[in-house]
Amino acid sequence: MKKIEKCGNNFIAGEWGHHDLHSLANVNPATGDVIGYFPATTKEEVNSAVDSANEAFKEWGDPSRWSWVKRAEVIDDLVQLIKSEIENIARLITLESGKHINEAVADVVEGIHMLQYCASRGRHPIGYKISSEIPEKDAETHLSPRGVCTVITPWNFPFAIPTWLIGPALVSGCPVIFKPSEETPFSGQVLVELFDRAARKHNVPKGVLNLVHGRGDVGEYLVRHEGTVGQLFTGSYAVGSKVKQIAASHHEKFSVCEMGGKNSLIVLKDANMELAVRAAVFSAFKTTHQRCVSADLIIVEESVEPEFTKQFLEMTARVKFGNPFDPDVFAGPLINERAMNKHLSNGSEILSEAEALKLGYAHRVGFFAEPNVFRMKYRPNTFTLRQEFFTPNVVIIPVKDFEEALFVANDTEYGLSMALITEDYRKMREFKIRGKAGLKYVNLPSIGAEVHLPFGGMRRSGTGMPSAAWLFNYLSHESAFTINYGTDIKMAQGLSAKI
Ligand code: UN1
Repeated sequence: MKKIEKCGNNFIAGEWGHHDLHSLANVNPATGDVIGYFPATTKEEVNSAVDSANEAFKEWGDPSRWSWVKRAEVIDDLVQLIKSEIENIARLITLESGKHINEAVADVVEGIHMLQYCASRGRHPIGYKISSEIPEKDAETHLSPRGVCTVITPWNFPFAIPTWLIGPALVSGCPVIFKPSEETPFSGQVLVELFDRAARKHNVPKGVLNLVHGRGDVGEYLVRHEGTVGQLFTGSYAVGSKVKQIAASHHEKFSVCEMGGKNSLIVLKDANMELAVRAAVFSAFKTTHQRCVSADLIIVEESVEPEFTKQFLEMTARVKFGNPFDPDVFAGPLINERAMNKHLSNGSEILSEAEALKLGYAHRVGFFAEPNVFRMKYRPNTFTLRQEFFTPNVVIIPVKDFEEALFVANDTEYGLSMALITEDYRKMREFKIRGKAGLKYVNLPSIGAEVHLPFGGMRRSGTGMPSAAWLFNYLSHESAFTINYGTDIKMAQGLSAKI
């Protein structure tokens, strides 16, 4: 009998539940072992979480009771608690997501960075003073928190992404109902457990942060709930577009969604070849290609494509996929059977359009996948160019020049991440201006964003409202506040004030 690592519980209105019923199993993708069980939250429990968040909002969102500085101080304490638990949290992340231990540590560190940023925002200016046409008038903007937010997060960054959404919401004064992915419930729960410890010290109202476990039905019920306003979501396009539709049909709801990507790395003929190959391997295979910023396409100027491809295949052959706790391993398994099936079916679809340079999936064991590498000339509207892969399939596309490379990279309905490898500073600028993506990198992989930058995609990749640090821009209603200190009424635009 394997050791049960953790017991999953909801956290509603400041109380931890004790769930023995409605239990879902949390499975380690590297071994198939059950790590523990967690509840499938009922509608009644979700209702209680929403009610408690709205009750908490009356206090937490009231600037006379909780200033930005005070709210941020709770987050600062949370950061200290997380720092003392990095190894334990990382271990749990690796156990439940299969992510390599080095990446799991980076996931926690990214969460720390995000929460440090959020804590610092408490002492930033809030709003603007704005000059008026009428000298006796003062104008300013005033920020009010928008209200209760749902936070629905994916399994590939089970600790960092929740902090991207929960941190800004809480510091802005918006209570949260958090539903972590059913694949990684415990990493999310640990964040809430540590928040609970920090919150008790500061007498934070109960219900400011609620945790409800479960599958997509729980998330959908939350998003549709009349008691939730902000829908903060990171995950697939299929789910995110549904969240957007639900929010759009309601007078008050808004959604900030981060969705998929169809990302490219471009290698030009003047590129530093060693850097290009390493950047490509990182972009294609880190996290077993399970980042929304992983590169599906490597677009290479044809004069250097044979040399690039040779070196890329050599380096790919050296990259080890295996036990995520082994320090010599580069990346762990895929998350589950569905991902493995997608890997296989995407691989065979691509194979019908492209030439196979390496077919790794023949060597699969459990959810461990070796990468597939293909080569294809650009052809519009192909599966290869349209479908987001999300498993280690990668396609090299030779092109005649930079213009064609940029055209191919932009020829997608997504727009999350893009990278260019070149020494040509003019092309760097062209890429910055004309690349259609929310994250653009030069002489770097397409992965590895820092949280104090905007993280968000164009087109199908997002709502155009980036998350991480930039989420602060969407969580407050910014109202105009104007005072007349004169004794007469004088109107702007030369409007007569005569009656
Ligand atoms: C994701 O791919 O889902 O930019 C998030 C990166 C990480 C975040 C990725 N900081 O690679």
